[in-house]
Amino acid sequence: MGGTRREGGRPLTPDRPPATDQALFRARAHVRDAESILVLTGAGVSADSGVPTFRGPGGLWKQRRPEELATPEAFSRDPRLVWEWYAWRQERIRACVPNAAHLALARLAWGHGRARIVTQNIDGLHADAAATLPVSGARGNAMPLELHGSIFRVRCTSCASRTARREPIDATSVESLPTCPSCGELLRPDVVWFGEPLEPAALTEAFELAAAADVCLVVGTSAVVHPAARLATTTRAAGGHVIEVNREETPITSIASISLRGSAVEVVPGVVSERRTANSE
Ligand code: BJW
Ligand code: ZN
Repeated sequence: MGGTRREGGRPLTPDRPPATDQALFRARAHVRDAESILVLTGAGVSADSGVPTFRGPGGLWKQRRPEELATPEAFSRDPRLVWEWYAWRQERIRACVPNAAHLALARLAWGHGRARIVTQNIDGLHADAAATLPVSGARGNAMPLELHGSIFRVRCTSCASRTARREPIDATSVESLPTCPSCGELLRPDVVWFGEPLEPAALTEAFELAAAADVCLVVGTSAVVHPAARLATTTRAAGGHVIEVNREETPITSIASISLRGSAVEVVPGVVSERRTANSE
């Protein structure tokens, strides 16, 4: 009646690993055995590095939701305000470094010829993690596909000019905002806002990877923003496993073979780190 099952007087249940450990072992086995892995990440993977998420605590900036700021309409209405938000975020991100989850994922993609990281994040921390790997390996494979652009690039609102830019932005007045060296028009962050199309080549590659993946490992995304959220559904529909790492339930939880609750730094290294890699053999 709810008591511990016994055999020969020895309690059985205390010897069994807790459900979370079993789930971790299963997840690790899926990753170890997979021929092809797509890692989809969101803001939660960088939360442990100190980058604020969008929809959790600290996601509001000056009482505004991301949906109010991350749109072309918001930028047309008040470019200074939108630039002020990005300048504030740039400053925070500049002080952040890749965490144990970024590093473990970079090593997975470096060592595993067919693992790729597809990120919704614009913070560049996956690329920073890839830069810590030995140059001799397939470091290029550890470079992420950045679906929503980069906070450290700008592009012109008028011509095709697009450049890297790490220097601080002065958003104290409209006059101080950065302008295009080619045509003089206003520059904007090179990111994808709501209602804007994602870069077609990156999107096509991401969906091809998702359809071919044995495992889609989804880390730290609320999975409410499309089309990125459909990558996991694509893997599932093609017969692959979805493994989710998140502090909370998300719309992906219902299609996941395994859901691991916890922070990315606590969980991800244990899921991906123990595989023997092509580059380490
Ligand atoms: C932890 C943790 C820890 C915390 N460890 N976990 C289908 C259905 C409905 C709507 C649409 C649809 N298709 C398209 C749309 C419209 C729209 C959309 O998705 N809207 C929904 C919100 C309703 N999508 C678009 O508009 C997209 N464009 C498009 O579809 O274009 C079509 C088109 C074609 C042709 C011509 C024209 C148009 C574009 C979407 C762009 C999103 N952009 C942003 C801003 C990027 C720049 C910037 O950063 O400023 O991207 S919005 C924001 O959300 C950002 C993020 O990348 C994205 C996702 O957020 P993410 O990463 O999931 O973060 P959070 O905060 O939401 O979640 C964090 C998670 O981590 C939580 O779950 C926590 O629990 C967890 N967590 N700490 C592990 N330590
Ligand atoms: Zn220009």
